[in-house]
Amino acid sequence: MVLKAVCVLKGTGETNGVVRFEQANDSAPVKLTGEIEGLTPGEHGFHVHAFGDNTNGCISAGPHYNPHSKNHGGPTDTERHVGDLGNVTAGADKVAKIDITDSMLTLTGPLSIIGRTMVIHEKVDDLGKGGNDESLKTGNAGSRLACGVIGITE
Ligand SMILES: [Cu+2]
Ligand SMILES: [Zn+2]
Repeated sequence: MVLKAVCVLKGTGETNGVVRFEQANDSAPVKLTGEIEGLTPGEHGFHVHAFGDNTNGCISAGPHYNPHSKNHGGPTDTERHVGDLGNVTAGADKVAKIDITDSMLTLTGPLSIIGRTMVIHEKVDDLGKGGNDESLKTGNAGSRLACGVIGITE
C-alpha cells in the first residue's frame, strides 16, 4: 500500500508552500514533490524538525529530527540527521520546485516523520561543512521562514 502525507508550510512573512510525500512501501525511499513560494532567489535549507509543535511558531518545532544522534550533514552523507534534506533552490520567480527522493525518511514505523515539522530556512544550508560548531547542528541555515506539520492524507 502506498503511504502518503502532506505538509502545508506557513510563516509570519510571505513564504508558504505545499509538499507532498509518497512512499511505495515500508522500505522504499520517500519522494517529496511540491512548491514553496515567496523565497529570495537561491538556496534555502530544508529539513524535517523533531516536533509537530507550532505553539510558538516554527521555533517550537525544535532541532532537526535526529533519532540516531548524528551530526548535521547533507542528504547524501552517512553522517547526517534523518531530517537533513539539504537545500531547495528558488528561481527569479521566488518559487522553489521540490523534487527530492530520500532513503532515510520513512512514513511508517517508530521513526516515521508523520507528526513532525518541515521547515524552510532563510539561508543556504552548508551541509555540515561550514567549519564551526553551528554547522554540525543546523548547517547555519538561519531563521525559519515557514513551517508545517506533516500529516496523513488520502
Ligand atoms: Cu531546519
Ligand atoms: Zn541537520
